[in-house]
Amino acid sequence: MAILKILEFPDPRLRTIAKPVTQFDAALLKLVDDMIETMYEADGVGLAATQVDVHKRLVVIDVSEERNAPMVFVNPEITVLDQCTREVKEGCLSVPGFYEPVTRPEHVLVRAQDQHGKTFELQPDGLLAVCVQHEMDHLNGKLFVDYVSALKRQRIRSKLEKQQRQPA
Ligand code: GNR
Ligand code: NI
Repeated sequence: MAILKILEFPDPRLRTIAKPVTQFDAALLKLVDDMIETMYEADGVGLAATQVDVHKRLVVIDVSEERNAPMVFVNPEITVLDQCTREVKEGCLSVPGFYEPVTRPEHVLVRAQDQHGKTFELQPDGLLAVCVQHEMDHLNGKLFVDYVSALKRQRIRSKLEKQQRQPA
């Protein structure tokens, strides 16, 4: 397994629209394992392939306390079930150190394939519902900072650019 490098805002590669996964092969299984390891190492609840500069429709999520229940979503699709929304403070491994409230649909249906190509459906609750939508945004080149005011986004951009010029 390997720890992958996570791209950080405002890296333009985070704006890439990911392509569907068509080959369920050994390379995909290795990428899934590496993404899970990278998510755990970074203490994230989710990771989209986009964030590790792989532009395929693949997401890993683990919302468990024990960090021992990874879920894999290949080619995910989300259907919004009703008009209910909820505001939750979000963070992102690609926007380190910043947390802002984002309003999203509360009730969604997720249809995806697992790493072997088998289709499944899920009606997520709570943090999982938020996380699936946050990760789906990554696959479409979108970040949670796109939902905050332009002023806040510019401040976040400036601070991260400064940090990136002065590496740890
Ligand atoms: O680790 C993460 N926490 C989180 C908290 C609230 C809403 C969304 C997230 S996802 C984030 C990991 C990440 O950046 N995934 O793309
Ligand atoms: Ni993120």
